[in-house]
Amino acid sequence: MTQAPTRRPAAKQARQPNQQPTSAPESAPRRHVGVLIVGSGFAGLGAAIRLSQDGRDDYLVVERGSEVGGTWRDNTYPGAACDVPSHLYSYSFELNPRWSRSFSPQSEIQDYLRGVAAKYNIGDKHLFNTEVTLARWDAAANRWLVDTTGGEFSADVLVSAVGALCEPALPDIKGIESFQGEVFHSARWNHDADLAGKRVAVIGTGASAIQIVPAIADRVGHLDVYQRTAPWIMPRHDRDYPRAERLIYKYVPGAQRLAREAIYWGRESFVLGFAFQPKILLAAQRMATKHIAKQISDPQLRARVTPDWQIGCKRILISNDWYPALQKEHVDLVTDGIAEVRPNAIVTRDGTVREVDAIVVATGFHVTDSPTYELIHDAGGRSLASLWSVRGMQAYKGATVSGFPNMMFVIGPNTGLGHSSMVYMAESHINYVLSALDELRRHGIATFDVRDEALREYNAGLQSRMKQTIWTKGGCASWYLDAHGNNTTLWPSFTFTFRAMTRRFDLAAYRTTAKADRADRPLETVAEGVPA
Ligand code: N01
Repeated sequence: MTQAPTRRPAAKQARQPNQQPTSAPESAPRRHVGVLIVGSGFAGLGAAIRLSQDGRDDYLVVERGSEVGGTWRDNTYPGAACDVPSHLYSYSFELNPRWSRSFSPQSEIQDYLRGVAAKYNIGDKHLFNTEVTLARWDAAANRWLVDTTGGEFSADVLVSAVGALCEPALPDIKGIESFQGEVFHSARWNHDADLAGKRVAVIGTGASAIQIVPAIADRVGHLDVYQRTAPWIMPRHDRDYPRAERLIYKYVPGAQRLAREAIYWGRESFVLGFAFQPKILLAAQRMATKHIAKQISDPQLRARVTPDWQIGCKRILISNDWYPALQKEHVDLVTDGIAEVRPNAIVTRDGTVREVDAIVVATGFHVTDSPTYELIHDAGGRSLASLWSVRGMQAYKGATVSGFPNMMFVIGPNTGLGHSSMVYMAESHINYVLSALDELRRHGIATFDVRDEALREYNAGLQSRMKQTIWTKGGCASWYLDAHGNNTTLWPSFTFTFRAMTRRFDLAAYRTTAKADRADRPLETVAEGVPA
């Protein structure tokens, strides 16, 4: 049976205990909140906690899934684990001394997020199983009107925390819809599908596939791995944290923070190669080449798994069991492109027909063309998707877009990383959101809209820096680049510069209007941030 892998109707998600009802009566009036957060992954959950800590209770989180966790809730595929050490891949305000190993498995990260949500007691601030269907700016009322599957809302400020890796991308392969066996995306793993003894195909060799293949190889009858582009893979230096070490993290003041700092600065040093001097990465490429040589003896297979682009151009993957899995007797690496899918087989361009019972599509996500951007409309009804289809994804400091007042992203365009923790970037953006809310309150501001010239200048600087990065110069095609060839996804510098840049909301970059009760004040005075 074919399973639709892209979007799940929110209403079909299982309800968790203590969750709020998800559908409002047809006639229910629009509920107003100060801040509406969309999404409760690391970014949205973190924003919610910080708002609560700040004493701002006038907010609500709408989340299409049945619980917190975002991508860590959705990616339950076998072998799913983080490739950034958990001491760093966690909130700065909630270190976890109980991590079992350096690169935590998905279930442990999801448990951590559940635990954090419970500890900060913000469950009643969430509406789960609630999917946004439209968000439009009402210029007359100075607020966002947000329609969801769980009722209609209005908000002074809209915070989009949906993340970049939330909408699975399906491969556009002829005939795939006619396949009669199980077919599902890595991020929508069908746990009811029994793969034991079956002939299985995995399409893709990215970060997800290289975790899935070794995890299922011994379970299936036969495995075909379809590689379009070989990835660079480094050894995975993973280890268990013994009990004694965990006790040190728990009881010795500063020990875990020190470990976190060491990981942070070690990772930050990669930026020199990624963003400033790509030649530095050649040393890493030599290590990855040695990794291939050490794990594969067959020269032909070595050649087929060796990328023809420079390391770092796409995400550097880490695995100790990927190459061994490819060499198992019943596993075939297929590098001839896929021509079509038939009801029971995959046919490659050389005409070979390989029969399969199930297909796993590990083909990544809609990042630069996320359907979520179609749901956000400016006052004139123009969607963010339509604006960005012309000029590419752009947001001032990754957070705000001209023409979409009072809306902020937490980890928006050009905030992604290839080397370190996205939680750090999310926390930086949360600082920016909180600082913005402070400024609005302090100056009696009703609306803020980033000045077009500020956004243009910011983006021009960013794209100019992008020219010298490995992502531009490394000779690969990747999801980092949009249809215009611009890198609109990654942050091209150190993360501490991003942290510094987002520490304070820079009112001068915004056009603002005053609240009605402050309307006697000249707007530009407000805009320049002169204290009242
Ligand atoms: O997706 P990907 P992913 N026919 O886009 C191939 C994060 N992540 O889910 O390289 C055949 O990287 C495509 O081929 P090519 C992390 O940020 C983190 O694996 O485009 N093949 C590629 O091999 C990561 O970057 C962790 O030529 C097709 C693969 O599918 C991001 O998620 C773990 C195809 C897609 O790779 C996405 O990773 C997992 C087609 N039509 C993921 N279309 C951590 O550990 C695409 N491909 C934190």
